[in-house]
Amino acid sequence: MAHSLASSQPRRQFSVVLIKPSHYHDDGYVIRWWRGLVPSNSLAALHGVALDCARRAVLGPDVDIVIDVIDETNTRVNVAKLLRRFRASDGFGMLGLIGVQTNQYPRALDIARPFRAAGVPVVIGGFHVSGCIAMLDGTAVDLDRARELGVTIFAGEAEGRFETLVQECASGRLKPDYDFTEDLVDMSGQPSPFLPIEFVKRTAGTNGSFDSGRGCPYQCSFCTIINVQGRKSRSRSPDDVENVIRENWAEGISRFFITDDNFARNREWEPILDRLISLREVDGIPLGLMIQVDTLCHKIPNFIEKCHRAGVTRVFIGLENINPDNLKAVKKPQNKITEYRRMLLAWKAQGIFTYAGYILGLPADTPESIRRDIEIIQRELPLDIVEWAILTPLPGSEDHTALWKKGAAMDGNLNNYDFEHVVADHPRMSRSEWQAIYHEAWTRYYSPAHVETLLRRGAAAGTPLLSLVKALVPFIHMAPVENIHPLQAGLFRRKHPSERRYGLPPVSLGAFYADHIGKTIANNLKLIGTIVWILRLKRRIERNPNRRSYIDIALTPVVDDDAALDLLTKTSGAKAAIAHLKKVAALTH
Ligand code: B12
Ligand code: SF4
Repeated sequence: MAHSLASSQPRRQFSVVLIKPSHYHDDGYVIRWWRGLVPSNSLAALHGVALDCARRAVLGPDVDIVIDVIDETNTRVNVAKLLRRFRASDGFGMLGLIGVQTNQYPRALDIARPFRAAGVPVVIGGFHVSGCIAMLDGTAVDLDRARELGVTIFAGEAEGRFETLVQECASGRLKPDYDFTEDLVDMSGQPSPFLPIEFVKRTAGTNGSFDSGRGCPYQCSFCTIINVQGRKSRSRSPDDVENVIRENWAEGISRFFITDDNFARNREWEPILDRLISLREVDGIPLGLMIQVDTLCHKIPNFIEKCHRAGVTRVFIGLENINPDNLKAVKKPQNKITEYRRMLLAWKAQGIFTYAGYILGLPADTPESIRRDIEIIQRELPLDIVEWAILTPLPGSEDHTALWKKGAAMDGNLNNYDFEHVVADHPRMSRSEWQAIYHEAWTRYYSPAHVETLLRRGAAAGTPLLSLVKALVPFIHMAPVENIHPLQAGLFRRKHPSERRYGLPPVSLGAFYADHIGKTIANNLKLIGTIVWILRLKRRIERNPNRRSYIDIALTPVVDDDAALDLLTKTSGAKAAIAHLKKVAALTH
C-alpha cells in the first residue's frame, strides 16, 4: 500500500514493516499456524494509524510510505527477504514490533536482532514495554536488553504520535525511548483499526476487530490494562464506529471482536449499540459481534437486550473465580457470586453464549478446592466456555510491582508469562502441583459428559448449535493435544527451522522434520476424531424432539433457595456473602 501526491522530484519509498510477534512454544519454536484464530487488533490499530500517515504524506510529497503487515501467528517472518527489501531502499524505513506482550518480548527481540545488525531502525511497542515503564523503574523487566540491541522503546499509545516517530526516523533522529504513558489519547476521531481482507483471510473465519473504547474503572490487582490504558473510559464516537464497520463491510467483513476489556463500562455503550442496531436493522449489515463485559452488566437497564439487537452472539466475562475470599484478595469484590447465575441466565435467554475467564491459583486455591469448584461450575452455572488461566504477575500489574519490590522469586524467562506456566510461588500449592492442576482443569471441565451437557443446554436455550460446536472444539482439543492455550490456537501448526529460539542448541534437519511431520499427523487425526464425535453428538441432540424442554440445576431460574446451592455454601466467603444479603434484606424490608 502506498500513497503519495504528484511531484516532479524523484520519488523515494519509506518502508514501514509492522510485525506482530508470536511467542515460543515449550518445543522451542514459534507458535505459528496455517490459519490463526483471530486477526491481531493491535496490528489493525497500528496499520490504521500508519495508513493515515501514508495518506497524509507525512514525510512530504516526494516520499511514498509503503506499509507491510505481518502477523507472526499466521505468517512466517522471512528475515532474509525483508532485509533485501530494506537494503534496496538503502535502509530508508522502519521495522515496528507491534503489540508486544510480555510472553512475546523474547521473540520480539530475536526478530529485532538481525535487523539491528543490518542497521535497520527498529521500534518496539505494546503492553510489556508500556506496563514496565508505567509501573517500574524504566529498566525493569529486561528493557535494557532492547536498548543494548539499539531497539527504540515506545511506551504508550501510537495515535497522534506515529507521525512524529516516522518523521524522526526518516531524518535519522530516532530517539532510544519515547514515553507517553502519562498522556492517554482522546480516542474520538482517531483512524480506524483496519486490516485488508487478504490478512483477515489468514485467520479461521473472516472476523474483523476494533476497540470501541479503552479504560476500565475497576482495580483488580492482577490487571495491567488499567495501568497502561487508564481507569477512565475513553471512547470512539458512534460515527467512528460506523466508519470502522463500513470500511470493513466494503471488504465483506461483518463479524467483529470488539476488544474493549469492559464494553459495559464504555460510557458511550448505548449510542454505540444504537448505531450498530441501525446498521444491522436499517442498512442490513449482518453484524455478528463478540464483546467483553463484567459480571454486573445485566444490571444496566437495556444493556443485554440492545447487545442482542446489535448482533452480539458471544460474550466474554471476567468471572475469575467462585470463591469471594479469592476475589477480595485480588481486589475484585465487584464480582458477586450471588449474581453469577442471574447474569449468565440473562445472556442465555437471548441465545448468546458465554465465555468466562477463570483464574487458577488465587490465594485460597488448592488442587482439591479447584477440583470441587470445577464440579460446582459444571453443575450449577449456565456457562458455556471456560478459559483457564494461571494467576500470572504480569509486569505492569499491581501484583507484579509488589512482588518485584519485595524481591520475590519470579521466573526470569518472560516467554513463560502466557497464563500457561507457573512463574511465581503460591501460599498453598507447590509450583508443580499448581502447574498440574492447570493442565487437569482443561480435561476435567471439557469431559465428554460435560460437553454433552453444554450442547443440551444450548439446544434448550435455542443457541445455534453449530456455532457452539465451532467455539468448543479448540477448547476441547488445544490444551491437552497441542499443549497450547486456545487463545493462541489455529489450524495446522507450521514450523520452520529458522524459528528456533535464539540460544537453544541446534536440531538436525532430519530430526526436525521427522518430529514436525509426525506430530502434525498425530495431532490432526485427534482433531478430526474430536470433530466427528462432537458433530455426531450435536446431531443426536438436535434430533431429540424434547430438546427444548431439557432442564438442569444450572438452567433453573434463580430462586430464593439458590442459597442451598454448593456455589453459595461451600466456602466461608460464599456463606458470608449470603449472610450479608440476608442482613441487607432484613434492614431494607
Ligand atoms: C484483543 C486481545 C487479544 C486477542 C487478539 C490479540 C491482539 N493483541 O489483538 C486474542 C484473543 C487472540 C488475545 C490473545 C492473547 N492475549 Co490478549 N488481549 C487483547 C486485548 C483485550 C486487546 C488488544 C488490543 O487490541 N488493544 C488495543 C491496542 C490498540 O492496544 P495495544 O496493543 O497496546 O497497542 C497500542 C499501544 O500499545 C501502541 N503500540 C503497540 N505496539 C506498538 C508498536 C509501535 C512501533 C508503536 C509506535 C506503538 C505501539 O499503540 C497502539 C495503539 O494505541 C488486550 C487488553 C488491552 N486492553 O489491550 C489483551 C492483552 C494484550 N492480552 C494479553 C494476553 C496475556 C494474551 C494471551 C497470552 C492470553 C492467553 N491465555 O493465551 C494471548 C496471546 C495470543 C496472541 N497471539 O496475542 C495481555 C498481555 C499482558 C502482557 N503484559 O503480556 C493483555 C494486555 C490482557 C491482560 N490480561 O492483561 N488477546
Ligand atoms: S475488570 Fe478486567 S479490565 Fe477492569 S480492572 Fe479488572 S481485570 Fe482489569
